[in-house]
Amino acid sequence: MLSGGGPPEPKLPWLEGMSGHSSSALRKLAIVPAYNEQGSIAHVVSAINEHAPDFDVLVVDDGSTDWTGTLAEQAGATVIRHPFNLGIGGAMQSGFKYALRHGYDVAVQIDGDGQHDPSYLSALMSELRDGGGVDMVCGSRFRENAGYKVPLHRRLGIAFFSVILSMIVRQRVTDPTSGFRMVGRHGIELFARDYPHDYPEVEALVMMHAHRLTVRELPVRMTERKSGRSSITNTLSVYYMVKVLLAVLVNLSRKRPTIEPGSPAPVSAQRGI
Ligand SMILES: Nc1nc2c(ncn2[C@@H]2O[C@H](COP(=O)(O)OP(=O)(O)OP(=O)(O)O)[C@@H](O)[C@H]2O)c(=O)[nH]1
Ligand SMILES: [Mg+2]
Repeated sequence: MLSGGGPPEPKLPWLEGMSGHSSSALRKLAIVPAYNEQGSIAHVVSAINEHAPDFDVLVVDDGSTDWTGTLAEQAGATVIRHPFNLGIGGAMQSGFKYALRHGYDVAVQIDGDGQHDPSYLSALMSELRDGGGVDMVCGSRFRENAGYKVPLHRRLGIAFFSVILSMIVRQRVTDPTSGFRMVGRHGIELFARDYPHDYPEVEALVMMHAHRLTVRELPVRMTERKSGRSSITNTLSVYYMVKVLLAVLVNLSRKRPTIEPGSPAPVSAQRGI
């Protein structure tokens, strides 16, 4: 059958979809992974509602043994409860699955410990919508002042992965472990199907690259945890570096999907990236 009579295929169908809508017409979801965050979760939900009322709030209670889920519900969030702890990657994948199933156009991760300031959501949104085909916008603590003192062992790990990742994706990555990230529909589709489990942030960036999806950083300030405990202790940060490095190397040696920019389906049917 001859083609040519109809309108030309848009080069970036997802972006065309975005720019055709005003930001308010897009359906936006804030995914809040939370594990035993009863000290901060209500504040986080209220702050999102206050600073970004156009975002629906989904708290993924990752098998907490405290009042996290109940307090999130009381603060007005929709809550998914894992029957047991799956880890941050599992919590985020549940959020992306929810976003896909409910037809959201945009999803952003906001940590339940209060480190991510929701007043940045409109800036992240503008970058995603007006950035010329950007699929993910990452809030970076290191483009400008971090806003709090990042412990030395953590800084070294971040610097290490910045160098490795910048080489792999062939663009400068300053904050590869930032969880403060916003994705559009392509990112939602990809991560609903496959999201790294343990310490997922670095691997998720490699996945974006392998699927020809574009990532941009935006400077943000973050704050210290409001309460509760960090998952990354000194010993764990060494484990983190070894584990993530191995995972990245294994991923690189896998067969790549053949997805070109503008392809309507960014998600490969193959396993891995
Ligand atoms: N620790 C931990 N956090 C989880 C888990 N599942 C979901 N989360 C949430 O994931 C978010 C990020 O976890 P954090 O432990 O704060 O990791 P981080 O932000 O990289 O580390 P800090 O900068 O030290 O806070 C928090 O909102 C957690 O509540 C889990 O199994 N363990
Ligand atoms: Mg945190």
